[in-house]
Amino acid sequence: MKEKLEEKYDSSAIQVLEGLEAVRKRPGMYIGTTDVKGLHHLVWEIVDNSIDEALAGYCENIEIIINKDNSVTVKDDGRGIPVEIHKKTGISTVETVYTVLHAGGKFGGGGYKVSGGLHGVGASVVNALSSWVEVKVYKEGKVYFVRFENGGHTVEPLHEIDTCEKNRTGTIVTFKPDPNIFDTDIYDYETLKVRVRELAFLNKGLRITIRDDRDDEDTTGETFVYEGGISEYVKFINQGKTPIHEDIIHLDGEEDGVIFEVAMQYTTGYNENIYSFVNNINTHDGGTHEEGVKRALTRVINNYARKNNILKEKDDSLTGDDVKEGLTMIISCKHPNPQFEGQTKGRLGNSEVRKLGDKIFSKGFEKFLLENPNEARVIIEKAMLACRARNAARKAREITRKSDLSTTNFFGKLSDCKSKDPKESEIFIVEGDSAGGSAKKGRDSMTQAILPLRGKILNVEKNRLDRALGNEEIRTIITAFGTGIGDEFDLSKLRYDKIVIMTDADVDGSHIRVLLLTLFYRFFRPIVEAGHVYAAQPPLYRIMHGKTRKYVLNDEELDNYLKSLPENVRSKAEIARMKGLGEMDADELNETTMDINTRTLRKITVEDLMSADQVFSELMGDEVEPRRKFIEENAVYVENLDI
Ligand code: 1YM
Repeated sequence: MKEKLEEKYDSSAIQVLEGLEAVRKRPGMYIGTTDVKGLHHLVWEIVDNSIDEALAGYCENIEIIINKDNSVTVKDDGRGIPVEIHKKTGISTVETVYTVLHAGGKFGGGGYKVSGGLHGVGASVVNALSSWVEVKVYKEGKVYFVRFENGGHTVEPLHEIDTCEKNRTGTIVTFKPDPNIFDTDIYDYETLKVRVRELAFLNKGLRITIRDDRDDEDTTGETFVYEGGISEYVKFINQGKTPIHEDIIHLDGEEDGVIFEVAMQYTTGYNENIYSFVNNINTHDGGTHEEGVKRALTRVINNYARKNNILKEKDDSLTGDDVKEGLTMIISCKHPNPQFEGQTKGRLGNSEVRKLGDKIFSKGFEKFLLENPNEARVIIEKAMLACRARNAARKAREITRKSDLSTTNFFGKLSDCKSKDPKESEIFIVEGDSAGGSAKKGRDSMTQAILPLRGKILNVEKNRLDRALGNEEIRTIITAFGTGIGDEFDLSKLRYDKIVIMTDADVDGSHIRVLLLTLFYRFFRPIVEAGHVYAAQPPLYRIMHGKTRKYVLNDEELDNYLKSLPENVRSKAEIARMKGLGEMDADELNETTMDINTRTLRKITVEDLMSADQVFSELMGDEVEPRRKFIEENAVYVENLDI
């Protein structure tokens, strides 16, 4: 009998390792990538278990620590992972959760599992991809400990190591990502912090602390806790914007085990900022929850506006676009069985949620409008203005459509490349005519187009689409890209694979760069998301010694290069600070900034759309102080600030 049991355990232990071995063989299948994004993913897999525990109502505090050795510790004060022997595996439940693929979610009853992609298999995946993992569980006055090494091999099975206060409960997990799996082992504190803050917004009252012990062990870290939940999120996003009504509208409801929550506020801006989440996961491609709310928003506003004679009989009904102008909205849905769809699983597919979201939203929003007639009027008048502007924009767009590439005026500006194959074509947007001239001479005219900007482009954050379309520089850019704009935007028509912003490393240059990025972010976001936008990196110094000419991008590179030279060469090296694009001759510009073999380009990514949006509205919006502060903090090359 005893023998038989042991045999059973042995075979399950083998199965266990086979499971984890599969994860090590194809990590991409479980965590997407093995770059820095995948590295961060490991943290979220562990944190997700703590958040599940919080959603179940047992955990109030979570702490994340990046340790000196780049291992990460996650602590929570939940019930602690169960320690008793698990019936199926014959080993402790903790060990089972960490070594059996697909174990995670199977044990707990009900609850909202947040790990959208992995459905609770996270802990074992983290174990499989770590050099070592240690788990401590505090429960019933005892402290339990288990350690795994080398991708999930148990080296110290669960045992008691200490006693603790009777009422102390919780789980502490420390793991060290396996350098054989990941391209990098360096965590980015900012990236982790942004998501931690988001998780705190999305789970009201949950306190999450994050601390970086790598440089200094005495830091206290940063703690995020929001009693107002997603309302505070809206307030946070609207910093630097001007709201048109004071209170943030907050609606919620629950039906059939689905919790639905919306927070919203209109600002004087012209863009919509609607972000939706399901079980704390950003549904960036929307889905049924978002559709339900948007549908209800348009209907409720139109009904109210007609009933109260704000919208007259002769007036057109307001469209979805009209009622979304200047709207900041967070939709958060907690669903026991979410179906994520689409290539990146960024869309909620559960069809019943459309109706449910519509119902809960319209009930709450109708009530708000009835109880707050002044706010209701302000919101509706704003949407009516948007409606008028939309009609004007349509006319303006017709004009843009006519100014196609055959217009002589346009040809005067753009020096297009000969190739018509977008895959090999690039466009350099260059500040000023003189730099444009050198760029034209220095380019490879087969594949490189040059578009010199004469004036500053219009700030699209402060202007509606119709005004933006009236701006000649912007019209030229739209025409050159070929994609169209607004409803007509079509990424597949983009005429260039790379759009390179080439501006000087001074205040004017950064201003133009930010204006261009704002334009891209607002009107051409898919181009940025698809990774087509780059910033050229013109060198800051030229070093000459003997016949050698070397360019470097910054002070650090200069130091390193000089250090690499023998003393007798270094002492004779001539170092020149490069003044700007306009002062480089065509050859120099080609060699340092344009030639695909020697240049450095920096890809512009929209890593975190929301924080990028915030930077943009702070920078480009009405408030001067954050803009001044940003330029001051970021214009690192500038010696004399004159703003
Ligand atoms: C730092 C990581 O994993 N916390 C955590 C995990 C669990 C529980 C509590 C828990 C869940 C349940 C019951 C339940 C997990 N338990 C399991 C399983 N923090 C961290 N805190 N009791 C405790 O879901 O019913 C998986 S995760 F499966 F064993 F129940």
